[in-house]
Amino acid sequence: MSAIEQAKGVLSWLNIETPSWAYGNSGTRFKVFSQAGVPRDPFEKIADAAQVHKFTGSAPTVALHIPWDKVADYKVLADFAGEKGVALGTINANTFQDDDYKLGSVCHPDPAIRKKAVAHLLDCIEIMNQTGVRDLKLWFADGTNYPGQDNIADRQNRLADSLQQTYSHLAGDQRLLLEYKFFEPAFYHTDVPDWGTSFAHCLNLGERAFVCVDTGHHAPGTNIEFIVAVLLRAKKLGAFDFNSRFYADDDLIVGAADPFQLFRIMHEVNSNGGFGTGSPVSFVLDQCHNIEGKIIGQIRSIMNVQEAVAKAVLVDQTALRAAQVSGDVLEANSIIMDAFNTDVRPLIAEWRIEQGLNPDPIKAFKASGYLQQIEGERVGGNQAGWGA
Ligand code: LRH
Ligand code: MN
Repeated sequence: MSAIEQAKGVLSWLNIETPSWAYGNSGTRFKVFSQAGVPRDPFEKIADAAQVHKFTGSAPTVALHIPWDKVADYKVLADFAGEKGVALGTINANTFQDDDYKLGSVCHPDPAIRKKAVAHLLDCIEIMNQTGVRDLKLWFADGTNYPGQDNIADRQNRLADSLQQTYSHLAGDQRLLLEYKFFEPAFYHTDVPDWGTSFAHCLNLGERAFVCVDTGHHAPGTNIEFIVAVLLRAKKLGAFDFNSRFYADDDLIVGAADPFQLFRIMHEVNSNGGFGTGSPVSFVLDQCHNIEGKIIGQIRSIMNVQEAVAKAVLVDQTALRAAQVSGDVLEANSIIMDAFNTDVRPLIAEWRIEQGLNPDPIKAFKASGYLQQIEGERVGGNQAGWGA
């Protein structure tokens, strides 16, 4: 099979889940800007996500965040998604927006607060039971702001116990994804700050527990693709939360800040069996479109991931391996750079046409009139947001 056919094969396999919260209003502590036509409820968020799938062919599932996407009947929401041509995806728990969680949730000194937090995680598993969703994603804001505020080891014990209680309720093909983040909102220590801490807890839990790598959650200068290679080798990489950043957890469009880093990450995914049937890795966007169009922002994000993936699959692995084994440093690097510097946009446009899609998804979406339609229809009501 030629490299181009291989790339098209991976593009056809690739599903990039979009996050419901990317379609709502978002911002910073300074300002959350509203936009005309923003969804008012999870149904309208899913309708917008379905547009991204309609024009890219690569976004068939939508991640939910509870309680931001709380509905009376999740089966009804799942059926609605089906009518729109998509499906419900990863269930994201939220133990970071309740006054009770000021000093933490699953790591809180007070067992009653920990009990409340675990109860929420079990409620999320119940939603998975009702909808057939496989993945529960856990990101904890838990941490401290001042040295001495709490005992770090005690908090790890509380975390391990809370995770074990949650893990014991998983069934069927259900998985638990533990996401790490080196700081914010905690500014002294975070209880799950890095891949090593998440990895250790996942190993301790068992085969249903995997690490989630959010590309915006590392200290500047971190070699994220190294982490990806190590976790894939250990068969413990369960998911990505894709976005990009110039400084902190900016949650910008993936590949916007550093397309070369995204390519290097995808090269490690490709080199370690992360693409194709049987891969345990789910690809999810976790972004906020604070000032730009949200649906077009998601379409652009899918296109950036497709470009990085296609370039990675074009790496001449045989020549690369030969150069690596023979210690030909510059030859090995040039093979990587050749792939990165390949303009894959014509290849992807051709693949879209072969899929019955418009080669330019953004132009096609703009021409569809959907934006004008929702701006006209969605008047009144409360626009969705983080509710922070
Ligand atoms: C935390 C995070 C996490 C989500 C939230 C929306 O920064 O990356 O994945 O719960 O963003
Ligand atoms: Mn994330």
